Amino acid sequence: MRTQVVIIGAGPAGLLLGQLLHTAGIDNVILERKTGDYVLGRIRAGVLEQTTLDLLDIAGVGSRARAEGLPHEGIELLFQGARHRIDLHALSGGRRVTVYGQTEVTRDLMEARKAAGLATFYEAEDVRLEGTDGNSPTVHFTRGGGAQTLRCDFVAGCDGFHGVARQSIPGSVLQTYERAYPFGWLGVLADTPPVSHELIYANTPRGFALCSMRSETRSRYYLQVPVGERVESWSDEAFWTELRARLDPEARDRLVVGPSLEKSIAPLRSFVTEPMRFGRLFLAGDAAHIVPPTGAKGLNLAASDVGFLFEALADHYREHSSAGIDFYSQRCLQRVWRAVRFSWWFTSLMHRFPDAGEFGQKIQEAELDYLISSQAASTSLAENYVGLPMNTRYADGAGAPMRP
Ligand code: RFL
Ligand code: PHB
Repeated sequence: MRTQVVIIGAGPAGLLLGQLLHTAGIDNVILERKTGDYVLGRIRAGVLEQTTLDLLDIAGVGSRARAEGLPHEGIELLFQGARHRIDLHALSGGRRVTVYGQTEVTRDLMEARKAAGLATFYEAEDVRLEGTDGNSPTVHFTRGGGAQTLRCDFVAGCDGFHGVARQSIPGSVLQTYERAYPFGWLGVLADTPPVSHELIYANTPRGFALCSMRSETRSRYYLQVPVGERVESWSDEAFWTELRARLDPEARDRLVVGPSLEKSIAPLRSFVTEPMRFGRLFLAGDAAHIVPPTGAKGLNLAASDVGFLFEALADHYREHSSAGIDFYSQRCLQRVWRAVRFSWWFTSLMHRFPDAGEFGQKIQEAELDYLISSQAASTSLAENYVGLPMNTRYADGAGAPMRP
């Protein structure tokens, strides 16, 4: 079998790329290791930047996110027992974010792919790439016990942090940069009304907490827990008790608790691979980089990589131009490193580090106090949180010149 682009991974990056390519008439096949239901069962991101919504629109799947997503124009920072609002909208020249779950983004993309009759092979095992440094890559895999081969022009590695694409690139070509944090996030999803209509990011001597949501009746909460903590050690009751202890008195009183629909622990790390292209293989999303979730950037970075890759491949097929392909890695990495810096900074500011002591807590509180009282500092937070510009003609205004 032959196609133009083989996409490895049916997470949000792979599905979005497939849909964008389809709008430009570029054939693609997706190979996914898990079942569709498994992919939909992973509860992850919740905050979409405007550029991500724009890309969903271009892919023809943005209407439900626009209709049902919750527009947010501010966030609250809680420290020393009190909450302070950061007016994202006013400080970023009128931009906002949209709270709409990754699960819903994935569902919308899956349905559009199915409706368009595009090929997706779920439960594809032992994916192996060959010849990505030449002109005609091949992708081998097994499915239902039978071996299959796909020939293609390009391979997009959208297979997440543990995928096969990055591992197929010779180690001598890749440079990786990594920081593991000494804590994780314990997350709970519950059918209870959110404690506040905006997200609350809390710095406390007991550790970080985040109050988020999926809708007006479904809340998503996170607690900082030590690295290596087991989810089985946390009953629902223990979770709610600890969350209450990290909130301000008003939020504590308003908090409505209920049975958890999902409970899991995610480790926190920063990780970047350079370059993001090897011949005709491109890495996009978590396959190339990981950020701690504090800045809400992971899914948004996956979307912007895909925006750059779509532009590069569309230019290749329509205009026989290789500029987008040649500059893909460089253009992605500039935006990636900015988001890695922001996510690292916000994580460092909001979490309790094991060796920080009372001095570390005081320094964090002084920085937070500065952040809420300085227009310059809160503007910097706001413009990073709503998302830095993408510099592509597809996502940031039609017709703008391509800037490598
Ligand atoms: P994914 O979602 O991991 O999808 C990769 C897919 O590839 C498949 N795969 C393979 N398929 C075939 N062959 C192989 N050998 C394969 N190996 C893997 C996998 O099964 C999977 O289906 O990567 P993608 O598409 O790059 O998307 C990235 C996002 O999922 C991730 O960055 C975000 O979820 C991060 N994140 C957040 N991002 C935001 O922008 N805003 C947020 O508010 C936000 N909150 C979060 C988050 C991540 C979290 N966790 C659990 C790490 C909150 C949390 C708690
Ligand atoms: C979420 O709702 O899952 C969420 C929101 C904001 C973050 C991280 C996760 O920074």
